[in-house]
Amino acid sequence: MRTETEHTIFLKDYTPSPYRIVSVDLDFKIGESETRVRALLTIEPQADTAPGTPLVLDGDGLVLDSIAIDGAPLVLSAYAADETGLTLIEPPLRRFVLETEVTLQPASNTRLMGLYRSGGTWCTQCEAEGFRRITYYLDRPDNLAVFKVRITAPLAVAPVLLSNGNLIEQGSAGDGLHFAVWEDPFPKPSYLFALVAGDLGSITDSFTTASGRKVDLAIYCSHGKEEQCLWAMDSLKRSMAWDERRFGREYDLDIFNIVAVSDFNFGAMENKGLNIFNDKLVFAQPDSATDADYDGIERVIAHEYFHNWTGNRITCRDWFQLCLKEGLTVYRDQEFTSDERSRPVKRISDVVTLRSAQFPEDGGPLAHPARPSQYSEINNFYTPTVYEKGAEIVRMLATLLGEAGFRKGMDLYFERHDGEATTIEAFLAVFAEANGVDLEQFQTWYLQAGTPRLSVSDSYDAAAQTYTLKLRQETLPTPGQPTKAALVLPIKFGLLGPNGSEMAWTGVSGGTVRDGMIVLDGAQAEIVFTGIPSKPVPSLLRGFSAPVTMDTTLSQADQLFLAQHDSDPFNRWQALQDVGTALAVAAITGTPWSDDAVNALSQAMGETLASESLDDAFKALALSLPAEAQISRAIGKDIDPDRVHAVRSELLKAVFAPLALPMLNAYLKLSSDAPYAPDAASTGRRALRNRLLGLLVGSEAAGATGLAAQQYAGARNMTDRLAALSASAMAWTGDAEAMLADFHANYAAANPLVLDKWLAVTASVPRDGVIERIRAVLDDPAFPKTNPNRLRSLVGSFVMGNPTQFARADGAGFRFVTGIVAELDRINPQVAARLLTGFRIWPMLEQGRRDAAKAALTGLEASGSLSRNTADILSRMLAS
Ligand code: B3K
Ligand code: ZN
Repeated sequence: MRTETEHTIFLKDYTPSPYRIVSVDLDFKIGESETRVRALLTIEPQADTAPGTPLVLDGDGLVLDSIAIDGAPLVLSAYAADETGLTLIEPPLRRFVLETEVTLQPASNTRLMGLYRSGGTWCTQCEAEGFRRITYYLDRPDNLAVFKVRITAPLAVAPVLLSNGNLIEQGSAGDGLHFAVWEDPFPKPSYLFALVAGDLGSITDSFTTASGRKVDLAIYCSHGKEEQCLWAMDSLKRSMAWDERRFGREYDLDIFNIVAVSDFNFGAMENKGLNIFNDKLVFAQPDSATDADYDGIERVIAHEYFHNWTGNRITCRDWFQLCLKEGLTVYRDQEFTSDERSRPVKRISDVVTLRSAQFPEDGGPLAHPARPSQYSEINNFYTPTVYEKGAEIVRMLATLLGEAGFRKGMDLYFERHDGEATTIEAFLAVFAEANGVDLEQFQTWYLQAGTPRLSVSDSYDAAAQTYTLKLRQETLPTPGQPTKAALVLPIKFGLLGPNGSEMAWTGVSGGTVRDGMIVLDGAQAEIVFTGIPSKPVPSLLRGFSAPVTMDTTLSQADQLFLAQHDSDPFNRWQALQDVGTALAVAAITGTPWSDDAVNALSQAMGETLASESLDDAFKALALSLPAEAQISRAIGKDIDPDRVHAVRSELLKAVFAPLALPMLNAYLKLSSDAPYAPDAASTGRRALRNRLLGLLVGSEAAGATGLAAQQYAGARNMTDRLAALSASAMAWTGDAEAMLADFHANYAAANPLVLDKWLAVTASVPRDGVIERIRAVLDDPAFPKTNPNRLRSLVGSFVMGNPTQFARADGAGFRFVTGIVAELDRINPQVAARLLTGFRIWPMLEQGRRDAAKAALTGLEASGSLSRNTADILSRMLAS
């Protein structure tokens, strides 16, 4: 395998740069075919820099047009420029100004890093290392500089010119050109630089901060989409108010701009004062966006906004610290949604995401610590581990310290590190100091990969009236980490008495029990509760207080008791999931379920549906069986996805067919003529109704397919229409084919974001023939292979959401995907590498499929030159 360059960067090698860039003056001359960039960098040596120390600036594919220091052109022997950068052999040992000029071709930049064009608009993406594709620079997050940016462009094609900070000047530049000058007073790393130039529409609004400062807000988009930005604007204002209320953080500039673009490698980017968004996370209107889309927009608008304090004002010293900003900011956006909507429903959804995205990563060939100690391609580390597990670690910290203690730590973090590029160690240190605690062992959460397994067993001594919980934790080896240390696990819990109420105890020994939690910090503990009058049912890991896999010895009856009585809604949901998982796993591994066991689960589901006290959104989550991937993970090895699919489908029928009538009645009762609204109650109502439709279709209830067709045809919003389409397509009802065709013609053809939904459903159908369908879409010359949204909807949905077809026994799914990855790698390495991560399940499959996956991966390896992104994923995938 040939890669662009073989290189590994190690955390232990971190050293500050011998020079620093303190201010940046950029001049962009944007033309139709090329853009000229002139950079004036004011540079200083560090106090201890020795004379003759070269200055190495990063550059990626740049061609140097001219170079000067303090206005004097450099002789050829004074510097060296190549594909990876520019070296000044012996720069002055005093403050000086380096001037460089380069020419860029944004229109042919299909990697979508640096300056590129999306639908005619010029825009940038710099995180992690895109700024070096714009100009030569110290493109590392610990160099903070103030930026002034002048943009000149043709007025006709780019009337809107934006960059970070405040607009200080604008006007005509003659010859049909105009210019704007932006200045950002806050020193920032280069990854937060942004520029946008284009012909855009906008909506505007304002927000007055708690201290009375007025901030002008604007969202820019392609003309005609302005109305669709209102929900994003609403979400932004609520985010700004929340960060003031909850963390005492105000916005700091007078302007906050957001721009929506159609070609974007991921969700959005938190550039200072100028967030750039994938348009799917901005545009919302009821007939094209679903409730999930509204939710995603609210969440990501909040996330990027919250980065202003956690990420921008306090940034990362180096990219190993990525989860310093990402884990913390995900935690903050999760808390925002919890406060705005339903906390338990949010927690359950987040845990579902964690288990479906992060646990497989943590238990497979791509496992890495939340703070890795080495990487070869940093863009491959924007992972569920850094984001979602990173957020879980912050959540545990908040659980261990309590809300007030956590806030004290956050306040100190802002006070002490504002304006700095810092580390995980510094982050933990403020919490330790503010609370007078030792977080040495806690830090292991950041350093150690793998999901701990928590095993619990219990016993009751009636004579002594004691109840004993035995807890044991173990983390299996992960690539590069053969041995594991014990972690600090906050295990929130309660003991339920016979009538379902909480039992108190008179004494406890054998471990740390405080504030409603057990804190397990050794490999094992045996905790004895005294004064317990009868054997309790333990409710453990309430609210999923630690990101672990828990094995319990609870009987099905105890689980169902929890499902009915636990005061913790998360564990009520979890108990139903556990019962479903246990039945499916037993059946797959050779122990068919008994009628009694299934009937008991069915009855519990019926009671959940009928409950007057549970809300609709919770019921929608509870009335479900664990996903196929979740069942496979519980089995752990030699997986046959066809068998998992078949058994789960059978179990679904067995559990929900007896509930057909109550489900139908509830479905009918939930129908509503009210106009679409994205509030929590309306969303919950639709979620439950659509869940019931899915269950009715999936359990083959009489008339269910017709009901789906009826809902599809009569739907008054995209949420209901897509739910009906998806239920029909997944079960491949007699109407599915015609419905897909109708959806394509009447909804998808005119709106790329709706087309994505059609692509995703098409690629997720668990039936033979899906590969041919995807191939046909890809082979259509009109299909834009440069657009990440289209590719992720089509190929990503297949890889991540269609286990029976992706992991086909004949290997056709694997070969299909490696073929696509090889092709896309030449267009956009980040997208290609991300698709390849879907192979992470391969070591868990049964032998035949394992061999087929390995053959496809080896074939990719032999296929020729791969980008560093794809080569890195591939080599780790094959090392397992
Ligand atoms: N910080 C960006 C992600 C950048 C990804 C670079 N490969 C968005 C976010 O997490 O908020
Ligand atoms: Zn982020």
